[in-house]
Parts: sequence; structure tokens; C-alpha cells
Amino acid sequence: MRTTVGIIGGGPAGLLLARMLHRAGIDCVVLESRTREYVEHRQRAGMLEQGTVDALRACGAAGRLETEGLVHQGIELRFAGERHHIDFPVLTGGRTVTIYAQTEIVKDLVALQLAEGPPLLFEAEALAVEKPESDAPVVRFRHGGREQTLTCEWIAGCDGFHGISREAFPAATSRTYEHDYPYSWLGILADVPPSCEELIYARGERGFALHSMRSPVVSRLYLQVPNGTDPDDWSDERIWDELAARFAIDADWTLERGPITAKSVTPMRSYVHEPMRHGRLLLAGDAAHIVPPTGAKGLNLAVSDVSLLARALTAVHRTGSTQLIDRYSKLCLSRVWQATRFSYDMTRMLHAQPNGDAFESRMQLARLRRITASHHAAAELAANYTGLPLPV
Ligand code: RFL
Ligand code: PHB
Repeated sequence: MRTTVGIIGGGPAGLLLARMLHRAGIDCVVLESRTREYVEHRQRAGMLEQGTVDALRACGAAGRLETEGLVHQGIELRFAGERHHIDFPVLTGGRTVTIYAQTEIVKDLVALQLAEGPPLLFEAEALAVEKPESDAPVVRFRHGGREQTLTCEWIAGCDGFHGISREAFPAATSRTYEHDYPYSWLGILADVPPSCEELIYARGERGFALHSMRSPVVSRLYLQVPNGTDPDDWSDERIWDELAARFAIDADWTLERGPITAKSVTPMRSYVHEPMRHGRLLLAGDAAHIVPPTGAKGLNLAVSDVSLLARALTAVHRTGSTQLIDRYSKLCLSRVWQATRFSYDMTRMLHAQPNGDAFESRMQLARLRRITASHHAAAELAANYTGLPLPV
């Protein structure tokens, strides 16, 4: 098989890149190791920056998002028994965020791709990227029980944190930066209307909790738990009791409970691989970097990476100019490091230290007090949360 751009991974990064390239008249093939059913039901992100919504809209993939997405004007910070509203439009000159599940974005992009787009192969596992330094790099993959090759002009490694694309970077030129946090998130989906109109980020001595949502009738909630926690150790009743305790405030407010339909534990980690390009192989999304979910940046970074990548590949295709491709890694990484910093700060500000460090606890409260007392400090949070502009 031959194509212009071989895309490894059919998550949000790979699928959106394929859509953007298709709209630009560039052919590509997407190889996804899992089944369609699996990728469409993997529970993950839900908060979209305005730039992410704009990118989906610009490539004709926002039809359902326009009607089903929930536009949010801010978030609520809870601490010390108090609630504080952070008003995004006021603080950012009109920006908002949208709640629309990653599963739904993936379903929308898969449907478009199968109907109109270039080939998308499920259960096609990339085994290796070969000759990335040459003009004709190759993806070796297994599909339908046999090994095949896909010869490309460019290869996009969109295969997530556990993918194989990064392995094709020579050790001598790769640098990785990592930070593991001493806690995880227990996430649940529940068939109950959200008990709030906007997301609640709650900090307390019992640990962090987040109230998010998927629709007017489905809630998504998270609890800070120790690393290594087995979700089966948490009965539904224990989860609701702990959530209610962590969200408790002095005012009258009740957390509505309902049947829990999914439960999982996610460790918290920051990771960045530099550079994001080697020869004709370009990384995008979780394949190159991951952030803890407290800043809600992972999916949004995947979208900004592929927006830059599609722009760069389109320039090569139309004019032969490699100027943007040559700057791809540097441009992405500047935004990646800003999102890494923001996610780190949010995580450190909101999670209880497992060792109960009283000084850290006071520092967290001082940071939160500053944000709720100062327009400048709140505007800084709002600018980062709603998304920094794409670098030019
Ligand atoms: P993905 O989604 O991991 O997709 C990679 C795809 O590549 C496939 N693959 C292969 N295919 C072929 N051959 C191989 N050898 C392959 N190896 C892997 C995989 O099957 C998969 O389909 O990466 P992508 O596309 O870069 O997208 C990144 C996002 O999924 C991720 O950053 C977000 O989900 C992170 N995240 C959040 N991001 C946000 O922006 N806002 C949020 O609110 C948010 N909440 C979250 C999150 C992640 C979470 N977890 C579970 C880590 C909440 C949670 C709990
Ligand atoms: C989610 O809705 O899953 C979500 C929202 C905000 C976050 C993390 C996860 O910071």
C-alpha cells in the first residue's frame, strides 16, 4: 500500500488529522489497532477549549456538537467550605468552554471518515516505523492476520502514550521529561442529572474531587485516591459518601446520587518527548506528551498539535515549502510546555498531599485565595483554562 500521509492511531488526534487532510485534498490512511466499538466507547475527556470547538467546526465535524455540546461560562472552585465562580467571558474577553465527550467526538469523526474520507482500518496494528529519515518512510503493520507495509511521504504518529511511533526516534536525539504524582483519580459515570451548572473543582483535606458531566442526564465525577487503588474496593455507596463529603459547603447544596455505570482509576503523570519530529515522522497528541487531567488539556493539546500539523502538511503539498514542517516541533512544544505547567499548577494546588504536609496545605489555600481575590490572578487561570492561542 502507498499513501501521502500514513497516520498511526485512530484516536482524536489521528482521526481529526485525517479529516483535515481530506478537506485539504491530501490522501492518507489511518491504522487503528483496536476495534471501532472499543475506540468509540473509551471513557476519557469532556472539556473542550473554544479553539478545539472552532477546529472541529472548521472541518465540518461539529454538527452534533453544536446541538448537544453544553457551553459553560466558567468553573466553580470549592475550598474551605466556600464556593467561588470563575467567570470566563468576563475574565477573557468573551471566551467559553464546551462540554462534549471525547467518545462523541470520536464517533462523529469515525462516521465522517467511513462515509467520505480516506481509508480507516480497524484492528490494524502498527508494528514499526522504518526509514523515517528517508523520502519514503514505511509503516509495517498487521491487519487481517498478515503483515503488510504502508509506504508514505510523511508519517503521523498519533498512537497515544503506549504507541510505537516514539520508538523510531534515535535515542541520541530524544529527550524525555517526566513527573509522576503521588495520587490517582477514581472516575465514575452515573445516570443522574448533574448537581451543578458548571464544573466544580473541590480542594479539601480529604482530597480533591471534580464534578463534571456528559449531558443533562449523565454526570461524570472524579475522586483523588492513592496510587494503586483497586476500583473494586470502592462500593457505589462509599463513592457517593466520599464525593458528598468532599463537595460539602456551608451553604445549602446537595449532591444527587444515581446508578454508577462505569468506574476506573487513572494515575496522574506529566510526560514530554522532545523533539516531536524525526525526519518524515511527526508525533501528535498523547504520543508526544501527557498531562494530568486536572487542567483538562490532553485532548485540547492533541487538537492543537494536529491543527499545526495539517497546516504544515498542506503547505508542503500545495507549495513544496517545508518551512512550517521545519518549525512544527518547536511551535507545538511551546504550547505543550505551557499546558504542562498549567496542569501541574492546577494539580498541585488542588490535591491533598498524601503525607499531610501542613505547609503545602497552607500554600494551596493561599493560591486559591489569591485567585478568588485578584482579578489578575483569576484572569490568568481563565486564560490558561479556556486555551492559549495557537502559536504562529
Ligand atoms: P489516544 O486517544 O490515546 O489515541 C491513540 C490511538 O492510537 C491507537 N494505537 C495504535 N494504533 C495502531 N497501531 C498501534 N501500534 C497503536 N498503538 C496505539 C490506540 O488504540 C488509540 O485509539 O491519543 P490521542 O488521539 O493523542 O488523544 C489524546 C486524548 O485521548 C487524551 O489526551 C485525553 O483523553 C486526556 N484527557 C482530557 N483531555 C482534555 O483535553 N480534557 C479533559 O477533560 C480530559 N479528561 C483525559 C481526561 C484523560 C483521562 N484519562 C483516562 C487518561 C480524563 C481522563 C480520566
Ligand atoms: C471530564 O469531563 O471528564 C473532565 C473535565 C475536566 C477535567 C477533567 C476531566 O479537568
